[in-house]
Amino acid sequence: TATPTRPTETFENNDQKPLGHGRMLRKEDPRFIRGLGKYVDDIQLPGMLHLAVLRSPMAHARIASIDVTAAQAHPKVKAVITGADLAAQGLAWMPTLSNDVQAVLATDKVRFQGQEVAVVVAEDRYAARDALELIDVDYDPLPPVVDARTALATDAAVIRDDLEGKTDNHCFDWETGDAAATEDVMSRADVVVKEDIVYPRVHPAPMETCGCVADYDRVDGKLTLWTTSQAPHAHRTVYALVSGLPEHKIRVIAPDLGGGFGNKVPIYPGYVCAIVASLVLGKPVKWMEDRSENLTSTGFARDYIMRGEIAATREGKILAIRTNVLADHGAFNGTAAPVKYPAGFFGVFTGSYDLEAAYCKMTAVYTNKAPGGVAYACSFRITEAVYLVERLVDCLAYELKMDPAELRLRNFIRPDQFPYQSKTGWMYDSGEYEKTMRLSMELAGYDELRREQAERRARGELMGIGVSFFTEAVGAGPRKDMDILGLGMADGCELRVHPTGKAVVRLSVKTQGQGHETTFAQIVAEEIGIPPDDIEVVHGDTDNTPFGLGTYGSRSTPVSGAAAALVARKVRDKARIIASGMLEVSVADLEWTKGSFHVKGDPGTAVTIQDIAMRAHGAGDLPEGIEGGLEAQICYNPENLTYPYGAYICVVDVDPGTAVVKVRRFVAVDDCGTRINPMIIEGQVHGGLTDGVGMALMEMIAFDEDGNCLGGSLMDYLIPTALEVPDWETGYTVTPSPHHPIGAKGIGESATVGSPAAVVNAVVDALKPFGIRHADMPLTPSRVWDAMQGRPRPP
Ligand code: MCN
Ligand code: CUN
Repeated sequence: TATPTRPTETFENNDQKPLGHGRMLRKEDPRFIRGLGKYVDDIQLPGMLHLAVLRSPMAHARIASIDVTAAQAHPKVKAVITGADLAAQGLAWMPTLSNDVQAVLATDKVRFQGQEVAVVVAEDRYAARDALELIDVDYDPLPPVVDARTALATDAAVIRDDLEGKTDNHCFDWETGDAAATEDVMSRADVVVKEDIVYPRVHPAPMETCGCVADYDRVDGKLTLWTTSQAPHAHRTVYALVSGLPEHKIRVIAPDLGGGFGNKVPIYPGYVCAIVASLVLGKPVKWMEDRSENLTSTGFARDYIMRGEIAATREGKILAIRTNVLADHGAFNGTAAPVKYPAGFFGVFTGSYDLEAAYCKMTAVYTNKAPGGVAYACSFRITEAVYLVERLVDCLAYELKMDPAELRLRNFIRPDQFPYQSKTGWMYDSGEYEKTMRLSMELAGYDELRREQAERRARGELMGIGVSFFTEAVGAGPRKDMDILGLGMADGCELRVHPTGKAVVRLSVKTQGQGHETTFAQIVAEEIGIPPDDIEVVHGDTDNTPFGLGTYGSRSTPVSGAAAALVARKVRDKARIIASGMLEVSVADLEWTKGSFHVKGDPGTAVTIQDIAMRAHGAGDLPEGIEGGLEAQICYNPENLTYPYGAYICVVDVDPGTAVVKVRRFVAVDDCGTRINPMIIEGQVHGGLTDGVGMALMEMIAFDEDGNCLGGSLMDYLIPTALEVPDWETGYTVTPSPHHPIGAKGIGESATVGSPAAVVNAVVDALKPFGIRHADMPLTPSRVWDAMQGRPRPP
């Protein structure tokens, strides 16, 4: 196999007109902007039935009885399935992606509001919904555990009494770093600043909710599942293991997805029930959530209660960070993280700084809330880690009376320290942090902003400037360290060049809106010289793509992007041998100029990749030992993660009369190494920044003391619109990843990860005249107002 070489160029400026076509428009957009995308709910099959889910109105209750007779009598109902029915087949429980189990349909108890209790399969969607009302469930209420802080109290009701010998709500403990070394540094430091920082529960809320169409064909014994999945291959394997159906008799197709944001990584009970219904009834069965079902029952994000401590010298040299985290995992641990990383990659909470010591201790608990945990462009919990460290650094700046940008500049890992081994064991691959930081300050006009702020403060106006600098670790594996349910985190890629020189590239990852059909064609184009428009990208269909773990954790470019480049190089290596035969020179005498091989010193004697493709498939001799055809397949196992980073500066104005926060400006400078498509990168960044403003100012999935979800509709769960966000100002630097074949790092989550801290830092900065050092998200007008009145923070 080809070995990665250190790239020297970027896609956008390596030539006057790079073959990769830098900013090319997205190939998928003609169908999307004309409403011609094909989503799961567009699938219509002859005789298709519809499934609806009966959900628990209570957060915690024992099921005394379920009476389905009236529902079964409904003229359009074909089947009603309860947990007892599934239990009879051994299917009432399923594994989660974190080696926990989750109820498919409740048998004994309900453990969160919105939990799946029974399903109805009917001739149409309306009848299925109507019949839900006819099911009579008798619940005996139990005391709910809503606040994670009380979950381990001795008198707390035990939620997971299904687990043998379980007598409390403890989920797991986890630690990283060196406790003793950190204590030692902390005890000697001039300054230690401590802060309680909550990252509330939020929800990714993709535009398209989750759903599927399950179609079991009794004739050939094959199950086809069209489904909202970010990881079709991993899902297929789990279905095979759970159902006992042979894996080759399961085809998982993820058609166009209306956003995923991690919400489409877990396997939900609705999918399993649709499969069971199709197996039993021999008919296609569709299940499609509504918005409230999506918000109340599917993979949430965050819900970390963090106590952070940061130690430094009086001059502002950061020495150590320590944190204690209480993680709320809901009723089942449905987090999708590599098995060895129960807290995801939270271990990168040391941020972009060169520290002497760091330590984290985490306790995760069960509560009566929906399961999930890793979603919403989280980079496997790096959002929480970045928010923690970037808030702590600002708290330190506050105590030291230092400028927060200056404090960061003094503490960055220096370029000569890369590859840099962090105090919690991460190997940062490359970075030039100061350069990126200074560029963001220049674009923002940082010094001028501070001057303006001083003038406004003197007039009683509340202007804030927030800085955040983040580093992510994206691109899981390597497979030796990382697996999900035993499946190693690597990805396959297959490339076939057809006789006429057109090509098809098949991916194991699955776009949810990120534009893979464009960018993967660009990667292959750059390597093999076939224009991107002549390269078809096939993905999201297990029957037609090689195995791999899918799209999340911004891993597509770091893992599959590398696979695409290497498979193209493998094909190019074969093309070179064929070209040597065609030109009757030795392989060593050939030179590659994008799209053709020519004889060294004689550019006129050349064959194009299209000529070679025809020869590979055509009549005539091929060089000794070379088979016909022009195709290859590889499986790429990354040697390390990639470490993209960025510097963000946010400017806000807080209305002193109403406490409404207005984001006036936002400057984002990102470094994702080699940039494949700058337009798509900007799109990813714009989307992520909007997410960040949403989380910082308005989004929260809250619960009342009975465990009722208060964020069950978009009337209550506020997501930002164009009105709440400014015109984004973006910039970039390029620091290629040294181990990635084209030097690219991920970008899909960077802005979501980095921006909440910038917004909160800006608001807190605006409130400085009130002596405020920290305030918790979401910074709604009422929370900001309370902070201004000196009222205590909400729990
Ligand atoms: N890209 C590039 N140059 C780079 C890096 C990336 O041009 N150096 C391009 C890629 O080719 C790809 C896009 O940017 O088209 C994102 O690539 P990458 O960072 O590899 O992330 P993934 O493709 O793996 O996408 C996953 C990431 C995650 S985890 C979430 S969550 C999220 C996000 O993407 N969900 C999204 N962005 C989203 N964007 C949309 N529209 N919809 C979602 O659901
Ligand atoms: Cu964590 S959300 Mo994305 O990794 O699918």
